[in-house]
Amino acid sequence: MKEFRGALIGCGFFSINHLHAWRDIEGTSIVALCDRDATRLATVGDQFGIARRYADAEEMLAKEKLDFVDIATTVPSHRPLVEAAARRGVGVICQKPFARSMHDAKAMVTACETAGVPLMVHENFRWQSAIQTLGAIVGDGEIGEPFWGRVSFRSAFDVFSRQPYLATGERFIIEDLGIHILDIARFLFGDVASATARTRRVNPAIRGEDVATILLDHQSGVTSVVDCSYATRLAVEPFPETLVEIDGSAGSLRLSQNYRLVVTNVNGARREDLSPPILPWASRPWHNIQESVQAIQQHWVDCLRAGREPATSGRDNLKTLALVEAAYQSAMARESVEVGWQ
Ligand code: NAD
Ligand code: 89V
Repeated sequence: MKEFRGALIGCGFFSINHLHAWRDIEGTSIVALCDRDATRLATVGDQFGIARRYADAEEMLAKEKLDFVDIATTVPSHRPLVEAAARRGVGVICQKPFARSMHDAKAMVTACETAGVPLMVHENFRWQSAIQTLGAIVGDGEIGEPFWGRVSFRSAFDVFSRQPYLATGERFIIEDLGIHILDIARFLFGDVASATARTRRVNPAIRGEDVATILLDHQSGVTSVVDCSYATRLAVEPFPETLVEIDGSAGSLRLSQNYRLVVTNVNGARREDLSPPILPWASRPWHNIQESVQAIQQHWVDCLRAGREPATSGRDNLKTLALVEAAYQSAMARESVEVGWQ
């Protein structure tokens, strides 16, 4: 079995999850690390015992023999790093949000296609096991043909202490978190024709919007509501659970807090606990996200081995990014917006 050689770029907060997951994935090694911050590079290199370290990604790409890079930097660096890897013929995983604009996203997809290298966006929320189970229930027809859905993420968790950049951007919840929830809506109900959105900023200490409500018209005929908030204080803090409701022609499903699933159809109501496993390196409340990191990285390796395009490829992600753009446009214009990604 071929052993894939990867390198990770960006040794910040979230990269620790990537590196733990890579350690447990067979047939892959992270052979080098890159960060322009020397302290982070040293700390993470020591923690994971990775000796080959670079401050500059171009230098690393020139000196290392790699099958792929795993880019875990924030969005401003994504395009130059993806294009640098493509120029060297190296496959790319890039964290979300893939790009700030459709223009940059398309340029990265084209660069990788032209170079003939695979490109996956680390859009991991749909890879949570509970969400995959919902996809399978819908696909198996247990509730018939879906006609309505709600995908919801409401919380008052302090995300700013670990990710301070989230408080300073002009855009916040749709670009950072809503992007995952919109991707789940696409995963469950298919691509979207038009979107109508309303946003608000409730927390005066941040710059962007922290509440968004988005109505989606899916090409399948499903109407869905995607709603996100970081301004919602609840009796039991649900972070980072995504709650889902789906009504179908033959039944319904509800995924409620604490991963409780109820599927109802002509046979009655079936209840299931969809709590994710807590991986040996994981910690609450992040364990469902950590599990999805492991799942998406395993998917990347499976696709590399089989020569298949990942489900969350760069090309696929254009459709999720187009939803983000449409939501911001709609909120600004206060009208419904056609969703275009071609
Ligand atoms: P961070 O700021 O903690 O870490 C980013 C690191 O990248 C920093 O150490 C920085 O020095 C380094 N860096 C930036 N540009 C670089 C370059 N050109 N070359 C080398 N190093 C460079 O950020 P974070 O919180 O770890 O987030 C990273 C990305 O992960 C963001 O895009 C964020 O949206 C995403 N994220 C995803 C999830 C998820 O569930 N998918 C969760 C958290 C964060
Ligand atoms: O996905 C993200 O980048 C994170 C979190 C999961 C907390 O929303 O901001």
